[in-house]
Amino acid sequence: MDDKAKFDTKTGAGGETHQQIHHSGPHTPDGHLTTNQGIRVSDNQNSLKAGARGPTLLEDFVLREKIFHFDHERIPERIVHARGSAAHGYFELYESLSDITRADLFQRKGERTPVFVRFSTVAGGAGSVDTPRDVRGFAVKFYTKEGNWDLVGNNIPIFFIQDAMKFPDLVHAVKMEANSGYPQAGSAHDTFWDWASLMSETTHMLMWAMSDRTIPRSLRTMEGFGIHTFRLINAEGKSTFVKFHWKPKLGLQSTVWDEAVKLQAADNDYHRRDLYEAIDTGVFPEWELGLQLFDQDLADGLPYDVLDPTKIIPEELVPVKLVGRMVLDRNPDNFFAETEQVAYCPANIVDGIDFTNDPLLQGRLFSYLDTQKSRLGTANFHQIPINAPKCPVMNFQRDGLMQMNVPKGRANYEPNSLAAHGEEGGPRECPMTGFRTAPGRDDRDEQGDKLRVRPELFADHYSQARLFWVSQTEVEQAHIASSFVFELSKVGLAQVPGRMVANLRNVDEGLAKRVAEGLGIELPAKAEAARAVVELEPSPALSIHRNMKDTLEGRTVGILICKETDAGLLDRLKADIVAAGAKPVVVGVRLHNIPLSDGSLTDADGQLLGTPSQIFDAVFLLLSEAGVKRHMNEGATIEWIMNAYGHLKAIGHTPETHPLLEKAGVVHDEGVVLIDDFIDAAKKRYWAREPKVRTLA
Ligand code: HDE
Repeated sequence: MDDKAKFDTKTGAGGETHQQIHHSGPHTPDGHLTTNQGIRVSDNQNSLKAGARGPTLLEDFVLREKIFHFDHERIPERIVHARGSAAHGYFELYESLSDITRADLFQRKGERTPVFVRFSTVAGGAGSVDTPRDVRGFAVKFYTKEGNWDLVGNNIPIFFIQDAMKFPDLVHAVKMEANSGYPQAGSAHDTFWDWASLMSETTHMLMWAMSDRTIPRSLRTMEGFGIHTFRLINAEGKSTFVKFHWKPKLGLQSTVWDEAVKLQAADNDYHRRDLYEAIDTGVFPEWELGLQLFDQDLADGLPYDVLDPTKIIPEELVPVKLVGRMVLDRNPDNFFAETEQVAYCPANIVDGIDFTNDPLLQGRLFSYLDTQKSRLGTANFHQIPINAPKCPVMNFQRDGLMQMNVPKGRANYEPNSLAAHGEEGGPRECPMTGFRTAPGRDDRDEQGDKLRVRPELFADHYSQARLFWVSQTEVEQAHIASSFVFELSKVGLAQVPGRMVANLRNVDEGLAKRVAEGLGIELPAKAEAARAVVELEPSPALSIHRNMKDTLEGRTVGILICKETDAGLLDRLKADIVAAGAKPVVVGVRLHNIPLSDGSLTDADGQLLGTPSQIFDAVFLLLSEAGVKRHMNEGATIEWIMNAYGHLKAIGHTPETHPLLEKAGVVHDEGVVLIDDFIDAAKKRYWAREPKVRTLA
């Protein structure tokens, strides 16, 4: 045997000893590592070989099992919404809603129902970035005492299409192109805009998608919506239409596009990390559940159809009644077991809640269970702990791949008379307390012959797109126009941009002109609208800027320090930031042992190159005079300041930092302040600065 062959890892020579290895995963009570058959493993470092340098033996069941399991660790990712992050929490009811619904979770004031919430992007794969321009999924599973209710929504209150028939076309068009496999997680490409510009029913959703709604600052600062009109049914059987809303406690907050792009470079997991860390540090994200309640009379009087998922009902017309709050207070223990395996389904509803004939919703009722059977590989995926109801489940369904339960007896059919003979007869249906479908009709009496048509009012594709446009602030309008220019500038098909602008002329002539000018194309003839555009009252609730909160709560502030930074000021700044409910993050050129003005040593939380300013809500330059001199030639510092300024964030600074600010092109405004004014200034973004830093369409 040569020297190498004699090397034995168990002795620890040249490496970690066997005892030092940390094991994760399920533990035996005595901490021993075992195979899946429970056999104790004596060596987790070396495969079994015929001699130290000989071939590996097929007999090695420990190795075979380990590799076999590893080979099968992946399951198909979701066909849409593949990239997601989730958390556990609870829903707490403010007041009993028994007058409008008999759903058990809405009966008792103060009662808490456990929830599991998964947020997602739509177009990208499971490993794609968190901050592309994209719609966000907002799916809530309520584990009620009477079964699971899934409210599978998005962060935008409408959708691209009106009929489930078009969903595969939408998804094929927006996902990476079929031949090249790119772009990942983005709509700025030929096939999406080719399709969208031919489908004028998408126009309203495109307005939202091109707005800052699709580049949220955090999952914690976005709204959620059930989109479709649903129904609530009370004990007397009375039906009330409902639209579901989630309102974030932190208010709405988005990024600017340049920031979103730079976030992709800074941190692929920006939103996932933000959610996880917030919960981990006890800053529990919270939303209020809001209901828009209305009856058939109101629905009949509207100039749009409440079954059309491309339409909202303005909050100013039907106010949002806040009925409870949802708090996310626990991170998943295991990403795969929980976040990946959770299966939401709009068809999971509880007695007291019901569907409407919205043709998009009706299609969804089929799709989710179907896709989940293929994704999770078995008809028994409802038994996976994250999907299992927290109330008893009893029926005569049996067998199937991966049956985890062991039903007793032979009662696997109904009716049966086994109980009369002393055997277990199984559960019985419950006509009075079981799920009862509401008998009402909600389709304006157009039910009848089998037809492949859409209701008349669905043909209005532009009125609400215009409503959205006129409800935005000037800055928001500029962002929308610029997004259209950006996205269409990525389209190579010559016929597409003009066709899109022709549609936009039905929304707003000014918008269409700005987009055409931004692209450098002739203003095309207006597209023909199937129904005349109705002028609707603007709805301030649709604007992000009008619904932001001046707050530092739940935010993060970056503090750039250097050798000789004033120790007292650093302490004060950190304390002030914490007192305002935010998290201070200290950034330095080096990470450890930074000497401060008083001779003490401190550590930074992040190193300058890996901690760019786009990850913060506001920044402070806490540099000494000598530090400023050193940083004058540090590109990363100049960029740090330029980006904070360009992303319209507050910049706090010491008086010594003027030369640096000047070099970074910072023009003093009310967002560029000294320490005394910093906390107040940091609660806002500075939109008025934007024309100084970029050209908007
Ligand atoms: Fe989905 N959608 N969807 N969708 N959807 C899926 O189900 C589908 C739609 C939404 O975090 C899939 O388990 C059809 C609207 C969310 O796990 C799939 C139609 C809204 C999630 C599916 C729609 C959504 C999904 C893919 C049109 C907002 C992620 C994997 C008829 C109200 C849930 C899966 C999670 C996921 C089908 C339209 C929201 C393929 C056919 C409208 C948040 O079944």
